[in-house]
Amino acid sequence: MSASGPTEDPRDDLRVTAPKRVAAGVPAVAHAMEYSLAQAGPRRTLLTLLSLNQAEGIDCPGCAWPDPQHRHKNEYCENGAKHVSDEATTRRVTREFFAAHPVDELDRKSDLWLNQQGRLTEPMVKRPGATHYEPIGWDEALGIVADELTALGSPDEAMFYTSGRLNNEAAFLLQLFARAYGTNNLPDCSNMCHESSGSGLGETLGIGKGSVSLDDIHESDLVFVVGQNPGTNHPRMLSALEETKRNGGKVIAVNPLPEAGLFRFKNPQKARGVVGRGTEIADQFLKIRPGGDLALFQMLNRLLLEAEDAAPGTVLDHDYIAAHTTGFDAFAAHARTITWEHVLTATGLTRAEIEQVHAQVLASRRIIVCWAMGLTQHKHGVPTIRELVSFLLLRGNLGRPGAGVCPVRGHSNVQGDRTMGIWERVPDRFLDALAAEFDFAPPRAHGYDSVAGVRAMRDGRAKVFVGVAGNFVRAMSDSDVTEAALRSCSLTVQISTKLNRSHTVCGETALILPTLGRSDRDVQASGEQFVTVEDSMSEVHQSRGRLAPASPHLLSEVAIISRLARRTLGPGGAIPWEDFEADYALVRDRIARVVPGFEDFNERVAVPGGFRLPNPVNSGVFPTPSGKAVFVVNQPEWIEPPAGHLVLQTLRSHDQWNTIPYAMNDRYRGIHDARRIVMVNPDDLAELGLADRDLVDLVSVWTDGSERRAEGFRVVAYPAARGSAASYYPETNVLVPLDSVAEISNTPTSKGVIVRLEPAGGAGAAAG
Ligand SMILES: Nc1nc2c(c(=O)[nH]1)N[C@H]1C(S)=C(S)[C@@H](COP(=O)(O)OP(=O)(O)OC[C@H]3O[C@@H](n4cnc5c(=O)[nH]c(N)nc54)[C@H](O)[C@@H]3O)O[C@H]1N2
Ligand SMILES: Nc1nc2c(c(=O)[nH]1)N[C@H]1C(S)=C(S)[C@@H](COP(=O)(O)OP(=O)(O)OC[C@H]3O[C@@H](n4cnc5c(=O)[nH]c(N)nc54)[C@H](O)[C@@H]3O)O[C@H]1N2
Ligand code: SF4
Ligand SMILES: [Mo]
Repeated sequence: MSASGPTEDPRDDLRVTAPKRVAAGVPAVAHAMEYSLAQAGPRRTLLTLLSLNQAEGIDCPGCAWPDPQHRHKNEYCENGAKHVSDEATTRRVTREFFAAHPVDELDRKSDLWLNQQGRLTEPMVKRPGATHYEPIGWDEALGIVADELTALGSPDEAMFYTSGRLNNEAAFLLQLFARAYGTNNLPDCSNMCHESSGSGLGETLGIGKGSVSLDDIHESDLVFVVGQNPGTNHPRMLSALEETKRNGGKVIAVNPLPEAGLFRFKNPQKARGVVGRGTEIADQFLKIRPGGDLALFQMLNRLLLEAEDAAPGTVLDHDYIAAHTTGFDAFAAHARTITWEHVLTATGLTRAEIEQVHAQVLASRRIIVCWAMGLTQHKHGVPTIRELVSFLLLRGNLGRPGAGVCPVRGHSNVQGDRTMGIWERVPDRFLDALAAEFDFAPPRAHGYDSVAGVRAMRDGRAKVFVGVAGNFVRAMSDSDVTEAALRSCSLTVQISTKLNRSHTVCGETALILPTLGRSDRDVQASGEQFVTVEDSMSEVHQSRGRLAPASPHLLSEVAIISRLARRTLGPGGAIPWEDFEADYALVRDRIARVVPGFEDFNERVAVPGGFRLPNPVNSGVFPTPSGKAVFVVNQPEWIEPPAGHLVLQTLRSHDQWNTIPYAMNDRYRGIHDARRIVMVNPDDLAELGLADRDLVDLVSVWTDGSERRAEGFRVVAYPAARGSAASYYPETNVLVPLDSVAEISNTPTSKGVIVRLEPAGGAGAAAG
């Protein structure tokens, strides 16, 4: 049996309807309600939805898009509602459930089935050689982890993975614990997500965060939406873009797929969205080849330089460039060498299309570039981001209203977790502050990121894996290698709300530690607690759960981490773990002293809506070594598949949340009741001798000549860019080699996998 993922995928009943051009509107509300009521029932649905994204309510765990200052009564979208209801579900996974299902049976179940079983209710252990998980008390469970950690030859044989679901308080304590224990091995989902943004922005601007606010989006003359599917993944971004349009701004979308929300949006919060035709979003849509964005921005930059030549003093912002940047001359000399021939091949666009964009750029004073995984998960993701920064710098589009960089984050607190020190390469100044505050010597050597962590487990250099708030085995690339790596551990620990495949891929001993979710009320010794998060635009605010916890045996993440730290590090010591567990305000007091920008944290976060962390770029301060923004020369790079091959991107359906499908549909793309599908342009299909609905295997070819295979995918003729293919993650993670990573950021290249499509069970199948 192949190790690559569950073997009992739900039945393939593929039905295809026309892709949608309009996002949201009344159907979105109906779909959200249907899912919420089925999961959580009317009472819990009402309690969660009414408080979702309200100033004193639950921060939506759906994505990191910020909340507007003036909130509606219904300040959430279809997918946010589905996401919080999935957590608020009334279904429960009990000890009887684990007694009835051996681990190897659970291991064959689909991701969808595992999630549908409901909330975890008590700690469970799979002991060495056992076939089942069995109940275990909290004390004994944490004792097992502490004993394993203290018995390791070196703290660097342990790693602590997190996703951006973790709140600030728990994140701060987790990194503090890991470092007090002795390791910087803090891989996180960022490594697979926006790491390229952090790398590219850090190098050019000195800070790896976005610079814009919601008001900037509203006021911009031109917003680029590049490599992003907001209709599904950041739905309320469409309300912001609607505002841009109503204020006379333009939107240009760049994507290999004609995604629904990019064209038209019916705002379900507004009467005009319910009865009208909705708002047109993109004024221009560029159906780009995967990986062509670097070439696109390089040509836009060349055109700006040439426009300046033609009308000196009218195009570039010379004052800005002189005052705030370095590297312009070398950059400009290189930009002039970019050729149309290269750019048209790399992008698949026409010269007229690119010249039309250029004209719009010239007509726009204030420009914002937004992006997500379509840029970051490519081999040359970091150069692409550096190039779009240069594009903005040329006309001084940073640090003034309506202009700037906007990497649109995924997990609701992924940005906050980094701010709190969840980073395997955290700067020394952070470690210095930690050392001073808690009187210990944190380790200085960089830790493992996600890819390095898998290599370390695979090679026997890491033996204990602790995962908090994610599903590492399904999120990571090269599923077979990742699974074998985890199975080789002496201990795997998952701190989770719901069952997922990381619980069925076990080390010699495996623990499931169930925890409160965002929507659950959190009461500790000092009373009811709230937690804090930071969104994609650096707004820090409270989140307060409302529901009765899914089980009386759940502990909060803060409590689990504090107790584990106490058990592992022993009593005494300068870190008051017990106090932290009793009163999260005491954690925030320490954050205020360690993390810049969090001064008077408790007072400032008590204000409804919280506060915004300053981005120095907006005051003309660039924390780079030179103190200036940097123009970087990027060599042209693009993806050129060999004949007969396509560039496969692995993405999200409308009805999934990261590794967890909520349903078998992808509503906006018109795909129903199937996930093992691959979308390909009909002209490519004709060239490959394939037809719509053919059953194929996806075979990825890697530079060392090795191949990886994902079997049994149904072809769907789809208006995708020529030469590209698209299929869902995590089913296709098996195709991405562990060593296939982005330069500098080490992010798996989930959007640039070279594949061929072989008739399923055909001649090639035996060779695999
Ligand atoms: N409902 C829902 N919301 C989510 C999530 C979810 O799973 N479900 N996940 C959250 C997380 S963690 C994240 S990181 C974000 C992800 O948000 P997105 O980045 O929007 O997510 P993907 O589904 O990976 O979609 C990538 C988009 O980039 C396009 N693309 C692919 N390759 C290229 C390319 O080379 N160039 C260009 N220009 N475009 C390209 C794809 O066609 C697709 O539209 O969403 C967050 N929000
Ligand atoms: N091929 C491919 N691979 C990818 C991507 C891609 O586009 N293509 N995208 C990458 C990206 S952008 C990301 S962010 C990663 C996502 O990777 P992860 O963040 O690791 O995965 P999730 O699916 O978000 O994790 C879901 C699990 O989190 C747990 N959980 C949910 N809420 C809570 C909570 O409040 N507390 C705790 N303790 N647990 C909770 C539940 O048990 C649930 O099963 O995947 C990456 N992998
Ligand atoms: S846009 Fe994101 S944060 Fe806002 S309600 Fe939707 S899923 Fe939640
Ligand atoms: Mo992400």
